[in-house]
Amino acid sequence: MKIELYYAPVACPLVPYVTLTEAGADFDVHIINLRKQAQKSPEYMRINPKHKVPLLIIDGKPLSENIAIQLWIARNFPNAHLVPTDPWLELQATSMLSWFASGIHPHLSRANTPRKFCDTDGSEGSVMRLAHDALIEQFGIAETMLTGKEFFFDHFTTADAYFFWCFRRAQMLEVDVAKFTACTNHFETMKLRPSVKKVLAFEAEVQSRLAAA
Ligand SMILES: N[C@@H](CCC(=O)N[C@@H](CS)C(=O)NCC(=O)O)C(=O)O
Repeated sequence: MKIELYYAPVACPLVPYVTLTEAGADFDVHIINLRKQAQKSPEYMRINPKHKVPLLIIDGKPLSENIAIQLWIARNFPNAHLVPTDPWLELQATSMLSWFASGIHPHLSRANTPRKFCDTDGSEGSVMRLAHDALIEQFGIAETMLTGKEFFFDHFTTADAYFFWCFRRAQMLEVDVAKFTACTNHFETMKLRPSVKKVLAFEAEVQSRLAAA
């Protein structure tokens, strides 16, 4: 089986990069330079008209959307136990992925590029402030879930990979998340995983490559 991941540094393809690595999958990476709007090139728009990363190509067939990609990886590499085996807990893991994709990620996008969400002059600051407020509320919920726990479930799952990216991105965007100690502990624990070390080293290498180009 040939697996290709369309990836951009700092962005959310970090999540499938981590889970594919945790799964022990062999995969090729194609770099999309979001700063140069490569996601809107005719070649990329042909395979993903939504002009988003991540995109997974499995034996030539494209699969978009992080949740679907995570579930595909979990199903196709069952030995990696990337979701809980209990059916109810498996649904809870899907619920978490959905929350990150629809309840957290959009606020990170607003905090990152407020001008994309309201073009009224002078609105940038308030779009960003509202995004920060919403993120603080959401991370407060995650804080309760993670208190006294290493992972969201009793072992590492795709939910941990996705949340790691959300929390990292929030830190990078200077959302005031330092007070969330359980989330911070989760973040530090995740940074020790070989899969996360690998993606962060890869990200640094790609960033210097893109900066030199
Ligand atoms: N709903 C998509 C969202 C992915 C997404 O927002 N990706 C961002 C990077 S984190 C992107 O590709 N942005 C480029 C663009 O919007 O043109 C998913 O869950 O996979």
